[in-house]
Amino acid sequence: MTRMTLFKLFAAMVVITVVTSVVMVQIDWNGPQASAQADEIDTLLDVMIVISSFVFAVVIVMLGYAVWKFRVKPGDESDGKPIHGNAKLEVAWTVIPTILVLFGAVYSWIVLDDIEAKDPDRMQVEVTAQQFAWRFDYPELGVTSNELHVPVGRQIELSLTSLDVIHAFWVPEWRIKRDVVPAGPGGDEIDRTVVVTPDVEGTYSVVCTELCGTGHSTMRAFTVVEPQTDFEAWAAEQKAIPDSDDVSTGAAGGGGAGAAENLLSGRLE
Ligand SMILES: [Cu+2]
Repeated sequence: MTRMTLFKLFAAMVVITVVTSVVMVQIDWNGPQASAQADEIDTLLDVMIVISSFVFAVVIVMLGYAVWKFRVKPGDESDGKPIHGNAKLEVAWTVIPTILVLFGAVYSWIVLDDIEAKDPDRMQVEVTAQQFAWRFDYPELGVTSNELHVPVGRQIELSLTSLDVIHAFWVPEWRIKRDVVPAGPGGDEIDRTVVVTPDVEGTYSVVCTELCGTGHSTMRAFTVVEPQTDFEAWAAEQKAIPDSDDVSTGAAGGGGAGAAENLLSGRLE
């Protein structure tokens, strides 16, 4: 392969990387952002898209070149040449992916460290999941609810527990997703907390993202991000946290699809 061919192949890789990246990064993959953590996560995704586009370009260009360059000529019935090893090529295809993967690992580590940094002023919320509903307890305020109300701009620390099977907590606009695992043998070794700082007022959905049974698709709750004064007024109206943890989420008040599903599954049992 001449230097000129190598240069042309490299140029083709750069062009495909740029075109693919520009198209893919335009797409709003994750939807609107509504937390202080969201932007960093979306930027990380964009960087990963660019790296993936480069890998895609290298594969496509080399594949295309091989198909064109080494195609069989008319009338050629012979076998291919027996070739063995190419040190330069092998070093290249080991070193380049290693650098890319290490870069991805270090960058992701930095982002994770940053979005998981705990604010001393954070508010505690205990989240209890069960088939097929959510309950939110505020130990500092002594109240409970089936809706997750939070003051805008303040970090909240969610402690997640399940009363039955594995669920998962997700608010798409916050970009935060964490498994909700039942307590029990080994269960206590799992990190059950996640922090998030909602920074855009509005009503969003808490979605269960772990297939947890027949009512999984209805396992949703509202989350309301509101000014501090509205949050305090709301908290004053809520019920006290029940004594026992096995109080049904559906029976604790509220409503919505989760509670309805709960009644339905109770009737079928
Ligand atoms: Cu679930």
